[in-house]
Amino acid sequence: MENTLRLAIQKSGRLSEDSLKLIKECGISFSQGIGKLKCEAFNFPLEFLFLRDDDIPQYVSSGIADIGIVGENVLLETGEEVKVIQQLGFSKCRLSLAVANDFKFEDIRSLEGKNIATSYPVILQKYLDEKKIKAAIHVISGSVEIAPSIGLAEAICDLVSSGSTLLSNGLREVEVVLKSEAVLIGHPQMNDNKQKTLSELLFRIAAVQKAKDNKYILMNVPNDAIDTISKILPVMKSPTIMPLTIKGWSSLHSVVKEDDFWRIISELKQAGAEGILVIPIEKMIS
Ligand code: PRT
Ligand code: ZN
Repeated sequence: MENTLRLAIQKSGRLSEDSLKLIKECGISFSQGIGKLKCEAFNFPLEFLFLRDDDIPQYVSSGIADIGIVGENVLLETGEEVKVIQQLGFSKCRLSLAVANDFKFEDIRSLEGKNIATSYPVILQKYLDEKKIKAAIHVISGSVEIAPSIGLAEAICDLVSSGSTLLSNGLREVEVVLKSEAVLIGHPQMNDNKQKTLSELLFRIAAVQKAKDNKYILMNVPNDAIDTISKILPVMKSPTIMPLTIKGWSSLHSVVKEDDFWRIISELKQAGAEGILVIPIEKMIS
């Protein structure tokens, strides 16, 4: 079909679960089937290609896939020409330089003339060039964190999320080279029909993401505190007020940003709000 979009996602790994979850939250259903490399959605013009994450940028830049979900780290390393359509907010990590705990590191110049092991030679070389540091880059594809202990390199440049891998290998993070998260990428040219499908998909993704950032909040308030409490709430529009059967009290409903919630909760209580309930929102359309 002319309007069917081909989406490349990681077959199995750290990006897979969240990528599929996002698609499902967009109301798109499909049956992946064990070991299958391709499948079609039942209720949306979308076809899936399940690939290794390293191959996703190339599939999208060549147009075999129209869109893909991949980590920014992989995208920048491959250097493929694709459009970054949207940050997706999951698989957050950083590509960092780390050294052995007993290595004397003052600043990046401490790595001049040293050996650095990494699976990200392109990003690392660019970073070192910017900092005007000359170091020998040793490319290894896995278990980069053991390089210092086996004498292969004084430093490593690898992905870090919790930091526990570095810690358990006696390493310490010294510089963040890149912050990364999953992004939706797209082929630079798409026909109008595919573009329409993409717009619909992006509309759904925005509704899912906005809902995650916001919470529905309900509380009982004395009528004479409605004005004060309404002013505390950073709402899109004015809150909904409904009378309670107890005289002089109302139920106030609104939407608050998750980030704002903990900041305003004590203000709400102080202003007389009681029985505060906070409920997740499934979709939010503005
Ligand atoms: O088989 P395929 O090639 O598809 O997968 P892969 O093994 O190359 O990648 P995968 O599934 O491990 O990671 C996919 C993407 O997830 C990466 O490209 C990143 O964008 C993102 N991501 C997020 C991470 C991490 N967090 C992460 N912590 N990728 C890898 N790690 C590794 C890191 O390399 C190190 O070994 O986890 C370890 C560090 O984790 P902490 O928590 O101990 O700091
Ligand atoms: Zn990979």
